Amino acid sequence: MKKLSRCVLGMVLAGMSALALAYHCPMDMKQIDEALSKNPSLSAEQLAEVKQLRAEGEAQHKAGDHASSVETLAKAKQLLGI
Ligand SMILES: [Cu+2]
Repeated sequence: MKKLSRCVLGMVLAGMSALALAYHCPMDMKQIDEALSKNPSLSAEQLAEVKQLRAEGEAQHKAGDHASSVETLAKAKQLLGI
């Protein structure tokens, strides 16, 4: 029983990591949009940077460059503290 559940868990994790990258960007963008809609306490400069990174990440995602997109969006999330 224990063995089986570990096997199922392994399969779930393997499936998730394969899908994670392609789904990661829209998830990150959503989180960034949500954070932005809550009036984050950032300077105008930081806010502009977040928006720029958000746009850049979306462009990279649309171009199929999900790895770069996740990286770019991570920087925006870091600025937002999420
Ligand atoms: Cu993507």
